[in-house]
Amino acid sequence: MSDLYDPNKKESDGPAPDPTSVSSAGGLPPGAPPPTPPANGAGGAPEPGLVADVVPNEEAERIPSPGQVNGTAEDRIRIGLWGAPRSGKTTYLTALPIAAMQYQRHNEGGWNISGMTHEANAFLAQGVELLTRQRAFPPASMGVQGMAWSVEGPEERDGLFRTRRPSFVLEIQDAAGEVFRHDHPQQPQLVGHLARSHGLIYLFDPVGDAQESTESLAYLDATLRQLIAQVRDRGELVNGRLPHHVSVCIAKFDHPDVFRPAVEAGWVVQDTVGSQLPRVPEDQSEKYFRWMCEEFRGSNARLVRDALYAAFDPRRISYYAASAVGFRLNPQHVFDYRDYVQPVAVDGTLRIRTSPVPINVMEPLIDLESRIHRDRRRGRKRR
Ligand SMILES: Nc1nc2c(ncn2[C@@H]2O[C@H](COP(=O)(O)OP(=O)(O)OP(=O)(O)O)[C@@H](O)[C@H]2O)c(=O)[nH]1
Ligand SMILES: [Mg+2]
Repeated sequence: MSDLYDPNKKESDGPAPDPTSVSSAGGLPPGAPPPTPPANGAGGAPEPGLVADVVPNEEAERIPSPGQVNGTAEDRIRIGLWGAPRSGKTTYLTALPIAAMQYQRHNEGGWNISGMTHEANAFLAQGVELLTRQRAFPPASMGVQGMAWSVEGPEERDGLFRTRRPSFVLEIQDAAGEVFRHDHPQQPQLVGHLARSHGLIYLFDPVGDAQESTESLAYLDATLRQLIAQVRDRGELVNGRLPHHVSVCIAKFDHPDVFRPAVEAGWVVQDTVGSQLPRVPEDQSEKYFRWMCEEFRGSNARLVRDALYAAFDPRRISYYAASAVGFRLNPQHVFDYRDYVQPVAVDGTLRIRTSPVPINVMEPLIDLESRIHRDRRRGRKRR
């Protein structure tokens, strides 16, 4: 199995190109200039003078192997990002570097995310600019965009006596939600990527689920079936289930149509220090998801829950009440239940009112990596 996989490339197109490059600058957040060549001129045609200027007997240098560029296979983690159209996948990715920067506010040590390529770095930088300065959301995605980021974390305990510093290359793909539909031409490629992934981040959007065109089940069921078939054919099902670790994010926690009912149903507690942010306690988040599917949404959302439980080992699924943009905070940076709605329409465009404080955006990723790392250390079959 090749680790080099580009979700944009047809399987029959010959060798896959470097997965660390994004498919096109068109997938970058709005306002993004097209990628410029590196300052040293790499990538452009060599200057004629340089070509002739060859030193005799000098040892020729070969192109770097993927291992040199991207770290070893063991350092690399492929994550599939899954969710219906408009469920918030691209906004989640755009908020990740902000969440990484803010992580040390509430935890020991910080995280750093940087791109493995010029384009991947541009995506990160322009995403931060978009959310924090332009205070706008990214545009709807087109097709499938793959990218690779280097992720470095703080030292943490690793077993009883050991410590480790998480450091890995995250390969992630951002697909337009439509691609998860059974009749989309790019769906088979996407399923291939999901099958090769070590972990999945699944965004369940309670707001979009209420609308027929973006109902979650239609974008989960068919892709899940094909994923199971593909993994089964590779002989990699574990006790009849998919072997992936999954982080289920119940998205748009800040949205009043989600937040208010959650508060009224008693799922939410509020911090007493700092920005006094509301949250669903970690040990309640699975029950919150069940409530969201069973009581808040309805019969098709209940099938989403059933499908996830049947396809994956429930011990490998964790749940997060998440928001990419967080709540609007008052001038003292404190949450105010009278006025917490973050996106507002300005001239027909949604704008974010205060600089985002993402909620449960880093956590699903960090937890996935630590579960995958634990499996690898225990010597389970490498996926
Ligand atoms: N309130 C709130 N709205 C959000 C959040 N994240 C995304 N949205 C809204 O959801 C819309 C869609 O977000 P995207 O990130 O583009 O969703 P997507 O899943 O990438 O959509 P496609 O690429 O079209 O499949 C945004 O334009 C916002 O209106 C969030 O954290 N809170
Ligand atoms: Mg998108």
